[in-house]
Amino acid sequence: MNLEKKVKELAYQVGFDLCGITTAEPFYNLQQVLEQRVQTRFHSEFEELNLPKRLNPRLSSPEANSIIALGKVCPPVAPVKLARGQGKIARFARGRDYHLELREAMDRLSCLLQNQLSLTPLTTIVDTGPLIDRAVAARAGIGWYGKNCSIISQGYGSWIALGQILIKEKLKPDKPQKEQCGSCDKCLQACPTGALQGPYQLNSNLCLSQLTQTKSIIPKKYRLMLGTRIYGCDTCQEVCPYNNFSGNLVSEQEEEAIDLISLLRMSNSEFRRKYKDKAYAWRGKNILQRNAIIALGNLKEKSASKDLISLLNGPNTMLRGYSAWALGRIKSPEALEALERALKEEDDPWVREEIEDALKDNKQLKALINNKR
Ligand code: B12
Ligand code: SF4
Ligand code: SF4
Repeated sequence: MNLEKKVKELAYQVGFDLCGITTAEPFYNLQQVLEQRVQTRFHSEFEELNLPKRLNPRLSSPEANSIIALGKVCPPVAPVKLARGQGKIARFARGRDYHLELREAMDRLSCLLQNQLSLTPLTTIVDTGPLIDRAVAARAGIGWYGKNCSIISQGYGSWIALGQILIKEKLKPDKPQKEQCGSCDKCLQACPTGALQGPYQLNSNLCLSQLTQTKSIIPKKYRLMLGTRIYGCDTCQEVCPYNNFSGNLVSEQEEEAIDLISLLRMSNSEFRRKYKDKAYAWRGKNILQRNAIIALGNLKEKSASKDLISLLNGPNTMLRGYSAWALGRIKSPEALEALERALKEEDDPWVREEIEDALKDNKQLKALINNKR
């Protein structure tokens, strides 16, 4: 067995589903793509903006000569069937945090590469490193770029998390795979916000995945499009024919969904205890609670009125503002009364605006209540 094959055998042994090899040569062919993204402001607030570092692996690891690209299927892959009052977690974030899973597996693999093959692992990276994980994976041939921007692999589709180990030795690189989208454009058609503005072109600011994670104010139009998403968005992957596979991939883990009202009631310590090993915990409790408020507003969930009113009267400015919006959609008499009361007390200009908008939208209903008195 040649060295490259042995590397892959070890990768599968520690639990990776995909493994490919590429050189540590810079990705200069992407320079223009990255510059253009910054110019058009399509780039994400979560991207490393030091472009030379993104393009050249040797700026992070000067001795590197090869990159071992790795892919792991994100469990559970069974689709979530949501009950009323539940919010949706995208597949990449279900189960145990993929950052922890991949890091641990890469550490085990690094030990084996060193001890059994006398190779020299230098750095292990998953998600938060400067390199473009998808570009590494594509060049190492573990999948190809779909028009939805995701890396699609033969057999596992795009339900894969990506990582990489930079090593000192020169290994024989794999060949990239050919793109296989053909004339399909299902993902472009399905994207709810139009964030996919063309094949391989994502305006991150419009992407619902980014909106579930951002700390910026979410415009009202996009709040509606978020539906019951609490973390991430899977739409452009769910419609992809390459993800429509069956077989032995259905996880035995329970399907994962978030009970929206319980999330609103959660204390900080409860949150830490319950979600400490979840990928979606990294943004913190407030952001997930904000998303739960939006989901409850979209569901027009009357049974959440009491909890939303207590947030409207609470100390957190962000949660007060979104609760006002959600109560305005729920439109129950108690919601409107609470909004009116809150307007008299509220000092924050943004929250005031949210309350006024919520009441404005409900002018007719307000008049109806006043007439009944
Ligand atoms: C910032 C970020 C985001 C941002 C921006 C996403 C984006 N598309 O750029 C937001 C928050 C929106 C996001 C969302 C998601 N993300 Co994200 N994200 C990242 C992160 C940290 C950086 C991505 C990046 O560098 N983008 C910059 C652009 C330039 O890179 P690119 O998308 O690869 O763009 C390439 C194409 O446009 C291509 N290209 C341009 N023109 C052409 C033309 C042709 C013909 C071809 C073939 C290619 C091509 O060249 C570009 C450069 O390679 C990476 C981790 C990492 N460090 O790499 C994870 C990562 C990309 N995310 C990941 C995941 C799972 C997601 C979500 C699916 C999560 C979810 N369910 O909500 C969504 C998918 C949204 C989407 N359609 O892309 C996985 C991808 C796994 C996979 N199978 O591809 C990664 C790799 C994390 C990981 N380590 O597993 N993410
Ligand atoms: S993740 Fe959702 S919003 Fe983002 S590009 Fe895909 S379908 Fe569009
Ligand atoms: S939905 Fe169609 S166009 Fe989009 S990534 Fe999948 S195969 Fe490609």
